[in-house]
Amino acid sequence: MVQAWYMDTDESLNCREPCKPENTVYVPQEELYEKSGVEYFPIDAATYDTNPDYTAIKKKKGITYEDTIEVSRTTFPNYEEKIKIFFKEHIHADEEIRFIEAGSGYFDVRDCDDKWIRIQVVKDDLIVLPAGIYHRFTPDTADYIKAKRLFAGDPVWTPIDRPGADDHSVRKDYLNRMAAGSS
Ligand code: KMT
Ligand code: NI
Repeated sequence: MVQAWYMDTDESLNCREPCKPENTVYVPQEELYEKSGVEYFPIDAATYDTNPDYTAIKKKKGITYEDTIEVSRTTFPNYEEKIKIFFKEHIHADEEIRFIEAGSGYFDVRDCDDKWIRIQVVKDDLIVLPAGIYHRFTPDTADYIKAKRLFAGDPVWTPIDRPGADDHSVRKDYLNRMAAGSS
């Protein structure tokens, strides 16, 4: 996590650009956690498999599955359509855990006041989006990111789009955890 900030609310901006407003308000890691429940861990991508922190995170999260996703114009023939899908606001029934091995991009998450916080991810970032959080992803203008996808159990990547997801029990559970101050 190089930086996180409150995004410009002008929807006509190019989402692949940083979308920082004139007086950008940055969000430090602890505040990001308090306002969204998003967790972040720095892990050296060159040595992750022998890093005890990485092993401990996997154990705590019950990770039994991992694969690698490489988002680029060459690896995704239908690149433009695919990145539009990633950028649709959605939730999942499970945590979305990504460990960035190379490249960069933006995860946008709604904070507890429904405002977009943009999280810039780069190599060596491990990020955990809680189940039920509204979010979206976009590559930046460099058009390249390679990440590990970690999952507890058989992977389910299904997005549940807004507004339908508002009534989903996973969404309600997330809001209850946030209200109780324990994501
Ligand atoms: C997702 O689910 O949005 C992705 O896997 C995006 C690419 S990983 C940074
Ligand atoms: Ni998602």
